[in-house]
Amino acid sequence: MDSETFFVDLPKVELHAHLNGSLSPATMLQLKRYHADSGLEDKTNAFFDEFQIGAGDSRNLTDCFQVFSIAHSLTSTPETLALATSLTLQEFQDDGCCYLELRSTPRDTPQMSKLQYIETLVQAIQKSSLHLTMITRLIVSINRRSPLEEAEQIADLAIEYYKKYPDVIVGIELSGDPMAGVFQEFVPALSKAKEAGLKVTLHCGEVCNPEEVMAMLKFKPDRIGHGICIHPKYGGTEETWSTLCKLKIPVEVCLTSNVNTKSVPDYDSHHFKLLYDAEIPVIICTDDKGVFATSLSREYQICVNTFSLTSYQTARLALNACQYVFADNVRKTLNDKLLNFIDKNS
Ligand code: 6MZ
Repeated sequence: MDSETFFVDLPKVELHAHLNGSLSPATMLQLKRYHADSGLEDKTNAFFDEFQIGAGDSRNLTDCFQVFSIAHSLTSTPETLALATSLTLQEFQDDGCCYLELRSTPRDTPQMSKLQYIETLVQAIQKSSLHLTMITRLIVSINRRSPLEEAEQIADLAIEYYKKYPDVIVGIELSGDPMAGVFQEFVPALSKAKEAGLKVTLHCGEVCNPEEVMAMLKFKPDRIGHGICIHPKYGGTEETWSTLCKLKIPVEVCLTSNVNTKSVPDYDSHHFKLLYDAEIPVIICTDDKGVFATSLSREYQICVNTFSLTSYQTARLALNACQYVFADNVRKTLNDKLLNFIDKNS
């Protein structure tokens, strides 16, 4: 089996995928058609081509936060949000994903409230589960730009929906432009969700801010996203690195996202290897497969090519990821699936 096929066939676990960053060109085209057919206003014409930040693009992490509004203009009604969700889930499954934790930020639009936003996502996930073999769960996102009342409102909605649909909602997360907002101010909202039973993941160390990284690690999230500026070599401190090594909090690693946003200079100097060698659990993820023109199987392939891992070692990464999924009731099923694949293919 060639390695491209191997990584598509490998049953993979995706734990860091933002819905509106994951829209592929094909999905965006379908959403545009839906807008045209339903007579909905389409404000995306001028910006459609600007959505992708591929290899060599001159834009950086700060610029990247501008492009999400393009996707948002295509997912502002319950119908288009549901369509975007179902098409995106299908794409993850087609790429060999067996478990997906999709994340998205509930927002009010002229056609939908935050409550309707979450309700629509839950319904779309449940509907898709009738024909997909991939298991999907939802993580509710809070944007760091949100005023605190909004963050509290989202945490309350996440808790309400977690109680109503414990088989769909599994966690809460903090994301958005890392230069905006102050982590400590979101702690009450995140703690409330944590106490209610939701798992927590935080975008941590996407930019250099050792004080914030320390505060985040001390909060003991169940996972962190990116984890770039934690080692002293990458703008962290001895203390941030030793704390991560001690706590061994699993890191959702997004190779292409970090390279394309210039958060790291290139694949070779990505902090993946440091985390891997320090035996900190790493989970290969896509972040925004639409924006960064990638796929989960491609990220695995890049990992093998860059860090000289064997296919077996890489398959073990997917196997280990099963331990860190937020839906603990499916861990064994996923683990058995991965073991079975590894047995047959090694
Ligand atoms: C931080 C990110 C992100 O929630 O509307 N998002 N936050 N760092 C990143 N690295 C590149 N990529 C995406 O999806 C889009 C939202 O996800 C967050 C941003 O808040 C963005 O607006 P949803 O589905």
